[in-house]
Amino acid sequence: ETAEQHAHFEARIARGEKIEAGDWMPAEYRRQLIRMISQHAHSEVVGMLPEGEWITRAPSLKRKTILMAKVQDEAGHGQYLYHAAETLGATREDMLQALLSGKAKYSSIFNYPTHTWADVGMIGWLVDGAAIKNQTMLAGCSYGPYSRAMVRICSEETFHHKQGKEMIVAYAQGTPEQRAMAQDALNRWWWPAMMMLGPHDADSPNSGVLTKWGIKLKSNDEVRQEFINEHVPELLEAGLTIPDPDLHQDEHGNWRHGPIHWDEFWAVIRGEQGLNKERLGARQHAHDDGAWVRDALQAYTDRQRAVAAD
Ligand code: BYC
Repeated sequence: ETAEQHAHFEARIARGEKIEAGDWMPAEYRRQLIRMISQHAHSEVVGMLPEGEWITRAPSLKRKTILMAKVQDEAGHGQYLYHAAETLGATREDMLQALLSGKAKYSSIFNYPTHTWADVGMIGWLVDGAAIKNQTMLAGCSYGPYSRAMVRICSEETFHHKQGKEMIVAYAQGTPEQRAMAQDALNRWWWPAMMMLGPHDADSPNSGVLTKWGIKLKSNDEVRQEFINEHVPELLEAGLTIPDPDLHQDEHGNWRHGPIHWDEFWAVIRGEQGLNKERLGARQHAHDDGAWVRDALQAYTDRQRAVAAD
């Protein structure tokens, strides 16, 4: 890497140009993007599990159809993102191996269990709501393939968010049992959704370089503030109680939250708390189950090559 290459790259970033696959980039820019995009892809795929468990237990045909479409969308998001990481030279095998061996991270939020049907609605409203805030920001990021994947993903996430909100608003206005189920889901998902957007800015080691190179256009705390400002009034309007006694609006109209339990966040990420073993076990099982598809693809490729060589 020469000083001239670096200067040219920094100038492109400063001009707001998109960096494309095959363009020269610093090794650290490439490494950071592969880290983030592959973690993001793993989150989409592992994220199919908590809601997927409820497909056979959906309360109506309409809800079942919506949930099937949503879970299928998450698989598609995983595909776009693995492809985006591949444009940087990462291989699918290496990325999957890193996930299955526990080396790669995926979002902390998916290590929480789904206890009732209302959890499906609450994931749509809060988790997809938080994801949209983060991903709308990433749609403006400096790496072209990642930013374009985000545009498509965000429009699909918007549907996920709306179906979750519609479901929870309906239950919050329903029978006492339905109201209690919606409140219980909010009690369990509120704090994990807050944590999902990452540690406070002062404890976010990657933010400096990501911001410098236009990958992150907003900090973790800024995105979290946007998420709270949008969701608090709507949850309150639905008649629900947010499980944070310190929550209040400041003089600028921003909703301020109480302390976040970061010990829980790190324990969940390390797999010491929550369903990390179960989630990776389910992924390993799916991977083993799909071995015949990979073998068949390989056999087909080998045969095509042999035919071409003749
Ligand atoms: N969970 O320096 P920081 C979805 C790690 S799925 C686990 O702030 P950064 C959906 C972080 O990786 C959408 N780990 O990191 C799917 C770093 O560790 P390493 C998921 C976390 O990258 C199905 C360390 O903590 N969205 O919507 O600057 C159904 C220090 O953090 C988490 C994405 O993946 C976490 N929550 O910022 C429904 C978005 N937070 O790697 C819905 C893409 C932090 O140095 N990712 N860590 O060992 C990002 O935007 C950024 O990576 C983050 C973190 C904002 C998450």
